[in-house]
Amino acid sequence: MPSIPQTNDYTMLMRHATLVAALVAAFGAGPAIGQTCAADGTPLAYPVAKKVDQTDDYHGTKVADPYRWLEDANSQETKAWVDAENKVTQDYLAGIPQREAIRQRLTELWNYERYSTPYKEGGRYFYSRNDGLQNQAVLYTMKSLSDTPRVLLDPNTLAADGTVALAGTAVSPDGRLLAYSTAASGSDWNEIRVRDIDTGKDLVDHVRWVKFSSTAWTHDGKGFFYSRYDAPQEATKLADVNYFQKLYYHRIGTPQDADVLVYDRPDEKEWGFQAMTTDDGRYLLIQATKGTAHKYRIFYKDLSKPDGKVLPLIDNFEAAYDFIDNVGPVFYFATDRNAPRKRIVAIDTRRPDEAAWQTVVPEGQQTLVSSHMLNNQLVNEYLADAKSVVRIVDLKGKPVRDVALPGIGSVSGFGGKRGDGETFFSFASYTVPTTIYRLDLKTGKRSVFRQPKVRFDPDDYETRQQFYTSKDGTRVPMFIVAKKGLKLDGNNPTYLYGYGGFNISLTPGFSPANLAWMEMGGVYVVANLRGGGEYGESWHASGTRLNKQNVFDDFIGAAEWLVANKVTSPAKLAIGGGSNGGLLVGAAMTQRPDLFGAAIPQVGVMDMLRFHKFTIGWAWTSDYGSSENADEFKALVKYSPLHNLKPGTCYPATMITTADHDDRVVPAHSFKFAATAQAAQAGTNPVLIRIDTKAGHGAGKPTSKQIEEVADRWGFLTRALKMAPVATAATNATATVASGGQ
Ligand code: X99
Repeated sequence: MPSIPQTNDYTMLMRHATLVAALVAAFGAGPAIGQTCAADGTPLAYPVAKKVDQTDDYHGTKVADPYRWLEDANSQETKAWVDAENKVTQDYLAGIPQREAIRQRLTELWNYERYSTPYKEGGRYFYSRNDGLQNQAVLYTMKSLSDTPRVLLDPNTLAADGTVALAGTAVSPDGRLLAYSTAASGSDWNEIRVRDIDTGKDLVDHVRWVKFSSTAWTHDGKGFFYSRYDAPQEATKLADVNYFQKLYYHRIGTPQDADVLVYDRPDEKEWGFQAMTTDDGRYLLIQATKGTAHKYRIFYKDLSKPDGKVLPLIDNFEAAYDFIDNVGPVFYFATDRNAPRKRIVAIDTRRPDEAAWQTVVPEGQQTLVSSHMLNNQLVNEYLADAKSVVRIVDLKGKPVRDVALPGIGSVSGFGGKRGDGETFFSFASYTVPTTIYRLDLKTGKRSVFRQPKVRFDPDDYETRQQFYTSKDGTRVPMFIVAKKGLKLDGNNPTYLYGYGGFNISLTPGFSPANLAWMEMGGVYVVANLRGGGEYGESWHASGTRLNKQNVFDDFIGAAEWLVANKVTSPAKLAIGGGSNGGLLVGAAMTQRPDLFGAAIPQVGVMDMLRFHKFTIGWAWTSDYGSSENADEFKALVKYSPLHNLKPGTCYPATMITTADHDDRVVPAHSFKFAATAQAAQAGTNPVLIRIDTKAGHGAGKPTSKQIEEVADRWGFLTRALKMAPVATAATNATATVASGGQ
């Protein structure tokens, strides 16, 4: 369609009519859909983005990439474009009257004390706590549960603006040293340092160019294993592709130059290595990965033998093997080998052939998520329709007891050692703030360890799980959360969220951001799309590669259910998602622009033809396939958000978000998508891009930045969905204080 100058309302309406006709032709007539194309006001004036003559040939198909220059984040032209876009966005958001009240209410809701699950090492407990609005949680230690906690590491002291985050910690088995990794400005690059736990002072150790690494101490406390890449070029370290990860051993007190190379594969650029040491100190386990697929090789080395070699235990990339623990030479794994919902096997390293494996816990109806060996038993966490179930069995698989949970929701934790008689876990749901419990494994008794108090009344809200039928007949669940007494008049502002990939399950969780949305009268919906891990590996696989369209169909199916059942209507429906979920939002809005009033693709993968060329992008080909394969190219180009924006289309009000240090999904994806969408947009719905600075893909984002971002998001939606102003902070000043279950 030629791009027509935007003149008057009539032109807009006509163009929309043509669009609907075209969509019906392309996708078939769906249920009755509403008009979402704003034709009031004047379109925003976006920064000029030049178009270059860049065309690539994919298996005989020519594909233009006119904004290729935006891939160079360091160029003056890109920086000028970013600044100009941020100005348009900030000016727009500053004109939204509710934004400030939302920001204030978010600040109140966020201001509650919260904890991580404690773990024990070398006779001490360690856990983190955020007093409410601290940018980063503080790490504490104590000698007993009744001891006064002592600050061990406060990341807020590492950067005044909170942009240095703790990315990982590992305590030496003797409880003397803490190896901790930090990440600056949201980047995936980590640095490891070592702190003396008694004195609180850092040692000389400094390990760099660490990424996607574990930290695994040897039992003697003399050093640790970690994974690194070769040092990158400074200017391009946030964009250059990461290959050839290597596993090293760092000895305390020595410079990184002296670190010993433990395992690498110069013949396999895609192999990555994660080290684990067994609790008995005897073995080093190496989990070898090839990208993000949950298909691992397992190597091990007997550390008690001075010349112990790295030996293969699982010598193919055919299934997942999550190491649980060992009893001497017998290793326990949770695996999806011949069991898509996973089972637990014992593999005797002296007889490693598959025929000799013992199935300890067979595959069941529910999906096994994790398993922990504690109290000489197995504590197994399952998902039943995306909700947690915990069962304890003995080491032969005989049932001991189920762990009664405080409600319907999600658990995590259960750390500890094989002989431990206690463990800790967290429980949360959409309306129960993350509460930490201690579980006595001898008696099965659970007690509250730490319970947050959030200024809202959980009884005001209800959650329901709704199953719906997707395009091909698949039954898909979604959670619908809202204030009690929701009127099914098709008029509720609704935020539909999804992810749909990489075997990741979306389970109920607490978030002050979503609570604020519901206080504003919003409905919060999470769809458990294919591609996720909710129902095991087959559920995941059915949303990957040539089947990726199933994920988008599931998301669109959720939206259609919400409209057909009068929860909302297209003009009141927003979609959101981050990362692979940003791709989801980009695909949904390009396939069904008529179905949504607003779209918020966050840190998304938007260029499906070139994602593999940046940082760790190649690792996602297990879910996406690659444009370098002819069949996969055909599938990718059909849904790639960047390649499916059609000039002259009326897209929903859109706010694209990304950040300057996102080296997981480089901001170029969002830049090119934004420039293309702004040029394609018909009507006056805004297409904004919000580019955060000193921020990355999301992990470790300081609280202050999270609050700003959410205020912008909900503020944007008040206008996009034409929400009536509602009092927030004032109304709730006297609200009851909510806390977790008993
Ligand atoms: C990743 O890209 C994970 C990257 N990554 C590893 C790690 O490859 O974080 C790795 C190896 C060992 C330890 C830690 C890591 N992920 C994680 C995908 C989704 C995920 C991601 O971030 F699989 F869950 N994506 C961004 C996929 C598309 C958009």
